[in-house]
Amino acid sequence: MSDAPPAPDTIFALSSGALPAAIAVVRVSGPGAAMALRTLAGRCPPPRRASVAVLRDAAGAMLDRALLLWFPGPETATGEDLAEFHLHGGRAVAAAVLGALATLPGLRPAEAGEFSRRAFHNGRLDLGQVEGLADLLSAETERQRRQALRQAEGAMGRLVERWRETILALSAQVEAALQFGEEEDDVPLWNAAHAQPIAALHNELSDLQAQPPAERLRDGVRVLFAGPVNAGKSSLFNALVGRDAAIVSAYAGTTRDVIEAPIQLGGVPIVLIDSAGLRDTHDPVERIGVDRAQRALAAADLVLWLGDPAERPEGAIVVHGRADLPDRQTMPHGADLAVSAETGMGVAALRSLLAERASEMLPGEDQVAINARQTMLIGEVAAALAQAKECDDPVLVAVHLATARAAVDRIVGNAGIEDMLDGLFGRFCIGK
Ligand SMILES: Nc1nc2c(ncn2[C@@H]2O[C@H](COP(=O)(O)OP(=O)(O)OP(=O)(O)O)[C@@H](O)[C@H]2O)c(=O)[nH]1
Ligand SMILES: [Mg+2]
Repeated sequence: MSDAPPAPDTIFALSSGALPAAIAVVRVSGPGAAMALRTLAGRCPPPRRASVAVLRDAAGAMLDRALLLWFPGPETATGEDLAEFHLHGGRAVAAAVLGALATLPGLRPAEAGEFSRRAFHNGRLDLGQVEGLADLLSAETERQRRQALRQAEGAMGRLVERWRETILALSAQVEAALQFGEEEDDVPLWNAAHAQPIAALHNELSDLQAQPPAERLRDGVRVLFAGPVNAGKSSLFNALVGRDAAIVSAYAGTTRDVIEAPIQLGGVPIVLIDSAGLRDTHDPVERIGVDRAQRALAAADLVLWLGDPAERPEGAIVVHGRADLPDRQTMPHGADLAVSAETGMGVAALRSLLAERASEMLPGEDQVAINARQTMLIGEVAAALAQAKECDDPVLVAVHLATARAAVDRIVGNAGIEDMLDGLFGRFCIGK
């Protein structure tokens, strides 16, 4: 009962960036890729060798003179036959070639992320690599780029491979204890010594779970300006953002909305957040602003507190603002630094302190960053290992190890993840 699956469509798209540009790269992936080359260029060039050819439409009119590449599957980026046309990068040139491809039987335009999706389904990329690739496409800072590249190069897959091997070896030992235990009394059964490597792996996974999440690196460390009204929060926010993003006025209670602005400091991605000054108020609109500020306070990764040091939220950096004013010349006890948005005094010091503290809240530079999905599965593995190491009965140990192995496989594998795949590949552009 094994009908071969229907041959997939052949997909094509402009895989390079916005036009006009020096060159435009059109990729074609699927069983019709060779036919597309033969139809447009008159021949299929030798594999993996660049060659130049004139492209013509069905009527024989010249479309462009292009560089051709032909990669027969399955050893290709998508795991399928793959063709590339490197065109002159004008809009009309690309449109004409894409139009000609669309007329070929079995060919259709690709959807966002569809090339990568095929690569994943054909085993050319594991899930960790796809997630890394998505992050790489959206990386804006140096720190994000390095971590995304590490993921795209398969760092998570290698980690998972080691865990899988360890668990498999342990399973083999338990199986041996089970089999020989029945037959020979003098072969040692499963005992406490065997549980030691389980405990070691459990510890490693628990440490990883405690690491800062990969999402914080991807989305930026959320830094909130908080404190009483008129403390100079919005002025300092503007100074760090480098433009008048928030309204500043001498009126107490100016800011009501939560305003966000992404910046980067020394390669560290940060989202600066300004909000209403905290006070009891009868103004119904300001009241809403204060509620929002309080929620932002609870959700922030780091708080810059422009109020009384005695009232600092836990872990906040206390900033003594408006330090140029005559009555604010002395820094109060407990403040971390004095700044003036007016004169710029202390702003550079605030930037470097912020970069330093935010950097500490990101996944380590030499560590593999773990995202929420991976953390959840690592938690499942750790929980199964925790149960396994507490068991004396090798039958139960075997069961828990099997549970652990199944969760490990889901970290980079493809069991039951169609929904998350839709979300993930949706982050890619068309042509990727
Ligand atoms: N001299 C001096 N004045 C400042 C400084 N920073 C802000 N101010 C003034 O203080 C007043 C309040 O500034 P904002 O930045 O609006 O203060 P805020 O904390 O955002 O106030 P709310 O949004 O009402 O909570 C304005 O008149 C600013 O011009 C500073 O560093 N030096
Ligand atoms: Mg304000």
